[in-house]
Amino acid sequence: MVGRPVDGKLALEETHRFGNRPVRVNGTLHWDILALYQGVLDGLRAAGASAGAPASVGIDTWGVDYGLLDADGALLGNPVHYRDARTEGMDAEVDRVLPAPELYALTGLQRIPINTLYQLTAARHTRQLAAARRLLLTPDLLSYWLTGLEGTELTIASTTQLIDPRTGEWSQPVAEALGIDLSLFAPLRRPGDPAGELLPGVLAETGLPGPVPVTAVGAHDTASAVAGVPADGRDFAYIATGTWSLAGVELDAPVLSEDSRLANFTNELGVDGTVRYLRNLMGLWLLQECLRAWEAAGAPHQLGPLLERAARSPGLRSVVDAGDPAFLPPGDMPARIAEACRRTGQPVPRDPVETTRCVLDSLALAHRSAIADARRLSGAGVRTVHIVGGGARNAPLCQLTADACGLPVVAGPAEAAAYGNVLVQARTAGAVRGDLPALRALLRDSVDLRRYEPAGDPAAWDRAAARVRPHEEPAHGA
Ligand code: LFR
Repeated sequence: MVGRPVDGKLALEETHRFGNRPVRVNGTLHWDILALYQGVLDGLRAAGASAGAPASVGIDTWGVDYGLLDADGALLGNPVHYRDARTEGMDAEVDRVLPAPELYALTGLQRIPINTLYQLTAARHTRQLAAARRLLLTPDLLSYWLTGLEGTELTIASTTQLIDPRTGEWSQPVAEALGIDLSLFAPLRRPGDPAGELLPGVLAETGLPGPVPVTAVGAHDTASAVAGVPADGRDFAYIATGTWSLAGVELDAPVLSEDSRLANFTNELGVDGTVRYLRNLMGLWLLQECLRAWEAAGAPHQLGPLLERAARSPGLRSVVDAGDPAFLPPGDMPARIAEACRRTGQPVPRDPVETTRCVLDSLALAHRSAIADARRLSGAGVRTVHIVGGGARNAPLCQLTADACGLPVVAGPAEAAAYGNVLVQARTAGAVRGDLPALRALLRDSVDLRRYEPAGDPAAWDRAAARVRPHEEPAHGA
């Protein structure tokens, strides 16, 4: 994505897009990291061809995953995907040395099996980890290949469960208790910090004339997406929707209370010292996996028509718990949804339209409880819900979320992460000025937004909420 100032606004252009296909090798699910890096190089080449040499480059990716480097800086094996089964049971291992209440008080992170801490616990006896001299989280690994410089960007570091959100520094007590060597991590840097320049080899490969500076951004995609929420004022909640739904509020300080732990809220770090207080929900992954399953069964469906028909079909017939880690691994999603409906004594969806309706209602319901809990636990005021990310294009989901929350929803931009990423770079490069509210004001002037007013019967959502497992207990086997 290329961002450019045009008539005092920020224009964003998509110059290249590439797939991200995980690969299962000998039973382990991996990221195809070299294919992703090749996609980055192709993207830089396309960006240069369209807009000339960029004033800055910044990278954000999903959280928690990492590559290990040996003493020569070579990658030790393909990074493992957070949806791989290796983290099963690791929460219990961690509990044994660091009880969940203590771990939460130190890190404020949601108990969810994907966290880097659980991945490192799963890997603790491997020779690969023993041979490693450096651990680079995904955006930092890509950045290292582009610049030759190692760093750990703070927002992505905050997804490891090894950062103390009060100080923004590594948590020594957690690392010590779990035997994790913090010298594996490169020094921390913050969104907006300079992060080197594209290497001569990268310039040659991409045809860009140097020098091209690289800037640390909110390297966690959700941090960039929250920076890219076009909110006016502070009384808002956000839902960053895509593969995941990340639903919560922006705070100045973490909430580390026992109630917050029991409600399974996370305190990840955001741009400009903010805290992203949110709950991870399974998001549109539920639907993506259904579409994959139907296609594999020889009965493919197009998303558009399916959503239209689902929007017209009867609502709140059955709902599932969109926070349930049972939906985390890849596999037959329609069957898992049917099983969850059966288990909770609700009608089992009979066809793809009913299954899609069940997913939409379930997500709206999960958005509703996440935002209600975020308000209750943090005291934040919420007058508007912003939906950003791919789900902002999903009109039925936006309307149902407005209905379920009983609040107006403002949808867009779908590319919030790219906007948040580019705004932070633009500020470092001196092209824009100001704090987060000022960056958001510029964003509001630059994008088209769609507003959904709440409708329907709020009590129907209360009754539906009672049918799924309530979120009071930590979702992952506590
Ligand atoms: C969204 C996201 C979430 C994170 C999950 C796994 O893309 O980054 O914030 O919890 O992916 O990394």
